[in-house]
Amino acid sequence: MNLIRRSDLAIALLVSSMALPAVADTFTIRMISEDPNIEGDSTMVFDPPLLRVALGDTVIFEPVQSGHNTASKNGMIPEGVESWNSRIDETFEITFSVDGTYGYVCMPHYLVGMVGMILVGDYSVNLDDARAVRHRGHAKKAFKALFALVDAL
Ligand SMILES: [Cu+2]
Repeated sequence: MNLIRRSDLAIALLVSSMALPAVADTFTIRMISEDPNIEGDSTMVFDPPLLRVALGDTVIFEPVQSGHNTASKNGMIPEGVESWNSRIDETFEITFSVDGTYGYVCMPHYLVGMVGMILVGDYSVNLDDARAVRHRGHAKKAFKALFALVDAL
């Protein structure tokens, strides 16, 4: 009995040490027109609107309802990183290989405040630059709320 337990432990340790170096997670951000299960403002939202991930992690934008896309916002992604602009209703995937703050919008619903932010690793790199970007309509209020959440981390 003792022997079996020991070998089980040995295998468990081996597996966990092998898995450790290359762990990368995948997260999903839902693109929503309306979801009564979300607390507060549930109309035209990314869910979750603020996401913190590690370098090497992948984010999948999932169009739960139609009419949405995801596009990086000019000035709100780290320098040298390629911008993105997905097709409407497309499931879109990004793997992050550069630390920083990533602000993005839904092009059709930017003015009603459908925006979001992803923090990758040491997100402070371009946080001030991202915060300095000016916005129109309800995007202004929405980004302000997101930066308040970031400041509270
Ligand atoms: Cu939208």
